[in-house]
Amino acid sequence: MDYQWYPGHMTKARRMMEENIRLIDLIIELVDARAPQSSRNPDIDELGRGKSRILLLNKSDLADPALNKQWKDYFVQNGLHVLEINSKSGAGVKSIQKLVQEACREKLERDRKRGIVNRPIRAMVAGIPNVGKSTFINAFAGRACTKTGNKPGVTKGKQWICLNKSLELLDTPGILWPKFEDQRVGRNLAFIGSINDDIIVAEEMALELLEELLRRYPENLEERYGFRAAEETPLRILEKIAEVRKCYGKGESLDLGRAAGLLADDFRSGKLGRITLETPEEIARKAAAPGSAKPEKVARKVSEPEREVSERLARKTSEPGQAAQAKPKRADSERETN
Ligand SMILES: Nc1nc2c(ncn2[C@@H]2O[C@H](COP(=O)(O)OP(=O)(O)O)[C@@H](O)[C@H]2O)c(=O)[nH]1
Ligand SMILES: [Mg+2]
Repeated sequence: MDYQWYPGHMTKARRMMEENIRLIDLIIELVDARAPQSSRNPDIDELGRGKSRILLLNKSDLADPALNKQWKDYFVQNGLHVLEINSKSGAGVKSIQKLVQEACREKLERDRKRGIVNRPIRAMVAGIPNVGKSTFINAFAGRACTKTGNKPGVTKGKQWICLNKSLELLDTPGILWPKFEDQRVGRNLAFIGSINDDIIVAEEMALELLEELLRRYPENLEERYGFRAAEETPLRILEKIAEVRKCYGKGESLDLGRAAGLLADDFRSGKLGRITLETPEEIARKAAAPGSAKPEKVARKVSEPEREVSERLARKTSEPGQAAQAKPKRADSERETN
């Protein structure tokens, strides 16, 4: 499937980021630990040049613990200050204060040399849609006080949350846009729920997810659904899920759309276990591959079952009165409410 992000949103998001980034010392960047590379926008490196940087592997509770460690090391090696957190439960969130001091050490040092004392660090949370920015701000800031933006000395129109006397957080996060460097990234973002489901063909996505899970975590599939998965094709597994979960359509036919929905929910809610869809090793391998200097457009091999479903869907969506949805044009981020 071809996943896209509407360029209009991208322009707006970028403008907002550029505007807000001027006001701050520290970027607290959130990624989804289940796909830390895909859920990141590498433009942040350029946008945030000269700023202190923290990267949080959020939703670490849903990701593979061993890979959380690997990703943490990977980002640390790339010069970031990194923590695994779970914004929903608050796990790991307390340790951020210490990390902030570390990340901003140079800035604080500079201030001190210039005789500036007690100037709070100003921070902004940033990330692509759905990585948990709002949840994180709530967990981190809690009931901290909010300084409204229309007093003298406070930037107009902006609200700052004072976390303590040395740290202020911009109350609206910076929305980054997903960067579809290749189809793999688009697929991962669809799996973790960063692209709205209404633009995605559920069955097609389910088959792609099953292909990944079969390769990486076949035992998790077996554990969850109670049948042997390892030697099966993605389509056969989807059918079996429909059977064991009693997803029937008209007559005796299997409702694969419903089974696909169940699978997506199971994956996203962690019922399939803690899963990470990419590894630092794969990123390194890809970077070392010849011709990898430019982001490649991967022409993905389409497996037989996928072709079958695609064709079936193409037939279905070209029926009169039915909106064609196989080619999503936009991921609607309008719903994004910080
Ligand atoms: N399991 C888990 N879910 C989370 C975590 N952080 C956020 N979520 C969920 O992810 C979804 C998106 O979070 P939200 O804060 O709205 O993301 P935003 O679009 O970046 O602001 C919500 O359903 C949250 O409850 C986390 O650390 N663990
Ligand atoms: Mg939000």
